[in-house]
Amino acid sequence: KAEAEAGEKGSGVKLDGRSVALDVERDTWREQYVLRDTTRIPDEEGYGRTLSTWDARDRSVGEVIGQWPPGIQEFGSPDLAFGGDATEAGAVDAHWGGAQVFDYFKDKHGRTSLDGHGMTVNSLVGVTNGGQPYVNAFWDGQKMVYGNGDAEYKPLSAGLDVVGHEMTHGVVEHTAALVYAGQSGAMNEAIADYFGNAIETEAYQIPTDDPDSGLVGDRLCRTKTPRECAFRDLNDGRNTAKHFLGVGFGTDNGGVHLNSTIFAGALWDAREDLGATLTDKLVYRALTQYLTPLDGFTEGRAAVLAAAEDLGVTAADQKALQRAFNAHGIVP
Ligand code: ASN
Ligand code: ZN
Repeated sequence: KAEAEAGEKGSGVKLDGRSVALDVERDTWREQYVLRDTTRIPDEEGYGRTLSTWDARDRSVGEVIGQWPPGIQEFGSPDLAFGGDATEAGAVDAHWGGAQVFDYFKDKHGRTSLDGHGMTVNSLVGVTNGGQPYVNAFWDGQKMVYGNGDAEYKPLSAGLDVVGHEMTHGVVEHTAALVYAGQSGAMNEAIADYFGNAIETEAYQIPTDDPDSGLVGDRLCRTKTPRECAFRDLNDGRNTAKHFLGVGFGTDNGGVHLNSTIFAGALWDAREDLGATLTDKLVYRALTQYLTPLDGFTEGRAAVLAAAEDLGVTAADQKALQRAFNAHGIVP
């Protein structure tokens, strides 16, 4: 009988020093092992490559955004143990993190990849800003791109919340397709932060009520404390609708990252009150069944409450949900 491509079990060292298992393959042409995972989708479905992590060191953001840079290859290693360069570039973290996020959506929500149909998850690591440090990461509509970091920030894939955030943008694009501007854009950001942090707290078993659980990018810090260098905090109580920043569309697409914690803060409070499992289901159902591209925070609240009704949550939980939105100034 024909031998199915089963993949190889490799290992890697993350930027935090932890060793993790990695699904890799032997590339016989290059005579190397490469960060290519073909194990996560059954063969019968006709998909091979589930996740590939690409060496884009020294490529500039302008060369990779919205296009496939010529000549890049999947990150390689002479043996099954990925360390050294693969660690330093954030390739191990991106490949491991990508698999964590893939498994989260598959296991918790029955979703196969970002599009729900097994699309390959491609991650480019080591990207620079014209040869300079690049402290950002993004979903470009087709793939994840991770910057190389700088003196304070590790390569951005070192944050599982960041990996979860960018991959969730892919899920949002294939579901509610929230327009990336103004309130719908802030909600797109909020949902990316919500799932990014949810996935990180699950993977590292951080208690829901941990005061640092809402920090975004907290694992990237090299010298500062997590709270000092994190990009955002979903538990920031000042982020209510009355703090909504109406800014021009030229500024952060109308403040998508400035206003996101208003909505994400409500979701994160709900997660503390209703528990992780239920709240994740509600947010996922709201995203996939109710939200539409131009929705704002009020519609977002209604979507989560409708999902709660569908799933038959208790009256007490309904009340707790309403309280969470009210506390952030998101009222019907
Ligand atoms: N890290 C940012 C994000 O994913 C990049 C951006 O502004 N699109 O939201
Ligand atoms: Zn984002």
